[in-house]
Amino acid sequence: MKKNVIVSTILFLGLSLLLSACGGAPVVEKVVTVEVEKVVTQEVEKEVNVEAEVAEATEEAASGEAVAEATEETVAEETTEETAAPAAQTSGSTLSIVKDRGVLNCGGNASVPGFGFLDPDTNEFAGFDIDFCKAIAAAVLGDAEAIEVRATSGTDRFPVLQAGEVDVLVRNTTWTISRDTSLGFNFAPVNFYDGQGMMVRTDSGIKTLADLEGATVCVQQGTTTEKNLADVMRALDVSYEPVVLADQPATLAAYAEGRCDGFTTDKSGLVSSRTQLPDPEAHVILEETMSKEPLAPVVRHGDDQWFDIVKWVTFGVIDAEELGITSANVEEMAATSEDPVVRNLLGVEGDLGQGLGLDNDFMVKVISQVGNYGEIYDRNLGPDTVFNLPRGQNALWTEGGLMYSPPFR
Ligand SMILES: N[C@@H](CCC(=O)N[C@@H](CS)C(=O)NCC(=O)O)C(=O)O
Repeated sequence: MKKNVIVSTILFLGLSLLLSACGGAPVVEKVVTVEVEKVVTQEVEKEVNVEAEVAEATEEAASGEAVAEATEETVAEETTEETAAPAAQTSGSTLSIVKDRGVLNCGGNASVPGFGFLDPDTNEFAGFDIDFCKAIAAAVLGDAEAIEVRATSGTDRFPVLQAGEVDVLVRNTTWTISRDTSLGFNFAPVNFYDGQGMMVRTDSGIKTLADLEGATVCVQQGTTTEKNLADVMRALDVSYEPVVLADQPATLAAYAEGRCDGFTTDKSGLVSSRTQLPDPEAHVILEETMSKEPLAPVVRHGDDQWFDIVKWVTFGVIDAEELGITSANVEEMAATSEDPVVRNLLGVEGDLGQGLGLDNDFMVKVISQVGNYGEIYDRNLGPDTVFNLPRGQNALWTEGGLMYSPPFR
């Protein structure tokens, strides 16, 4: 399908607006940036007069109506998800851009404790996904702290990556074919295998999804969650009313206020969100898993070297766990190990780093500063954290899980 993309940016009263329209199809998507970090996507079932849309969207942005609509809207049939414009091909090497800048720009999450969270006390981002930003920064810049995290929502994460405002997106983002192709992205290996779940009040008597007949369900806009919910409930022949909200805080608040009987998102997100409720014990996550949600770091199409770097840093921390290399022993292993597999990973032998445009000991920098996959997992989600999330599918393949790295050879 031929696509024409028209992008208009208007500064109005300090608010910015971005509108993309794809011709050749009756359905176009309108992207309205109403605040720096909030984007609302609406499907419009008519051909769009771009100028009129810009004017209308500008008015909406100025009046704040777009946000109000997104946070309050109840959508019966349609779901919203991705923004339409495919990513521009990166001109020049992302690696040189990052090195010249001296900082990795990482698209992250500010609202999901354990995965990506902006700690209001320290004003620092922390979490499992943020540690992958740090791992990439350690590999490329030798400094895990050389990151600038840009908080993104379900809807603005893709435009932000497409526009080159971040070098990589590590934000509980599900690998799907449309994101991988039409949106113009490449997905690094899965760093967390997840699935969609449903949280309800413990005293509601709801034990299964089928018990949600006639119920209201809070769900976040711009996510796979929104579409899965519709598909799963249709398949179960359960009628329900979705309450679609703009971001995690709004979705959780609506559920907490009792506006919804259920709250659905990735199970990881539910485990995290549950800890933010005043009485976590009063809420239960149903056993059923509604979908596959393989979460992975994302880069733009068009820069294979950068894709390889993000890919092999992700594999590298998994391989390090399998080989028993930790932040505590990595220097010693590099100095003393005679195992050729260890020596290759740590760059003591060979020139695997050079093949990526990095130093051969790039994984020593990653492991010493951020740790292996198991350390990253335990630090953020393990038994010593409030989440105490069992490894499950995220265990190493040698332990019955799905975490598996191809050889560093
Ligand atoms: N994995 C799904 C859902 C990801 C998602 O956006 N989850 C929500 C609910 S936990 C979230 O992270 N919200 C954070 C925010 O809006 O600030 C996807 O890629 O679409």
